[in-house]
Amino acid sequence: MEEFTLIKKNFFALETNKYHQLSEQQFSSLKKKNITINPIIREVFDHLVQCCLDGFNFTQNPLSFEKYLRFYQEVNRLIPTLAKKIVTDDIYGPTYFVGDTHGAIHESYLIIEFFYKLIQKIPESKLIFVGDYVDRNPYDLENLTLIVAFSLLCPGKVVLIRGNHEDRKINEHYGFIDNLLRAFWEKGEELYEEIIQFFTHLPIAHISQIHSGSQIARVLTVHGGIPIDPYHFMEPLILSEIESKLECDKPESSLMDPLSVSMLWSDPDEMIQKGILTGDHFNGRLQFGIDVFNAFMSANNLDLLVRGHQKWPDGWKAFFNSRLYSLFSTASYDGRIQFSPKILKLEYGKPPKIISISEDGLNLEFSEFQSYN
Ligand SMILES: [Mn+2]
Repeated sequence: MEEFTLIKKNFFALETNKYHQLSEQQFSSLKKKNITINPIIREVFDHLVQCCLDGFNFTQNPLSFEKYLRFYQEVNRLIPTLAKKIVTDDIYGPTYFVGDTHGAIHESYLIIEFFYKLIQKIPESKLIFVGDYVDRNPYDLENLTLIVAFSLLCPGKVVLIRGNHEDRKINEHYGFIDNLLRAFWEKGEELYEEIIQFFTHLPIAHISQIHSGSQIARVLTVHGGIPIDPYHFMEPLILSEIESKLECDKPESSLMDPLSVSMLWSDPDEMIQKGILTGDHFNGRLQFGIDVFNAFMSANNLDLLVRGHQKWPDGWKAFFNSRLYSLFSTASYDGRIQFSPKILKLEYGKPPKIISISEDGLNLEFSEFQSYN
């Protein structure tokens, strides 16, 4: 058993001292500012991985407040250099999308382990998280930290965008701040200030340009929905034109512009034949139907949209003639196992593939790449 653990422990042999996986652009940006990455990122990652290997036991040997604080201070030193509101990536390998994780560190760990194995075989692979890392489950700090650490240890391969739960008001009500206070008493507030600063630097949207030869498929990832101006909803907005106007770098969505709010909060609705629906207390959240969706997609030259934000018993649902995929990637929610979590794989020229987040499901997916060396 010990030997197995040791092998598993060495599993994530990330070469973090070399940072060879940084994209050219990221590397030159860090180099210009004379920034090197502090070993705390690696230390925290290894500690959390070990807790996962010890049966997802985070209480016996928890990371200290000081470690977490230094971790997020380091993250906030690095991230602003790389921050963008909408990120566009050219991708030449299989691309995996993860829906809301909401503290489900068991699922996140399985995905990370799978993806780490995959990039040894296919370094061009990409992993994209659609936001909502915290709230609704007890180990949300651990879940967020594991994902953030992994993304920094594999820069250029893992993308995190912001969800509506990366928000101060929401975290006051749905568990994250309570969990921090329970773990660290009043020092939890100091840690939260570092974390919320990180949230404000997360991109609100990601465009995957998935290549095959001279062909490109363009896939938009947002947490909620498309940006919509409710007073001119039939005039599709162009992402490159609105990017500079987005105020998504605020600590809560009540301080953001309505377009950012609609990208974080809105939902697709198959029942709407024409236009949009807004609630009584409209503040940018709305439901959009197929005509508004199609107009936006063609105006932005997009083939597919991937989002999270809503929970589905099967972990996913397709909308609008399968041009929109809605993912949910946590099994437990508000303390109960309720869902069958899924991720989505996209590859140019192949149909979208839904994969179960379980050891069996991910091993089966990995076996597809056995023939690669
Ligand atoms: Mn959400």
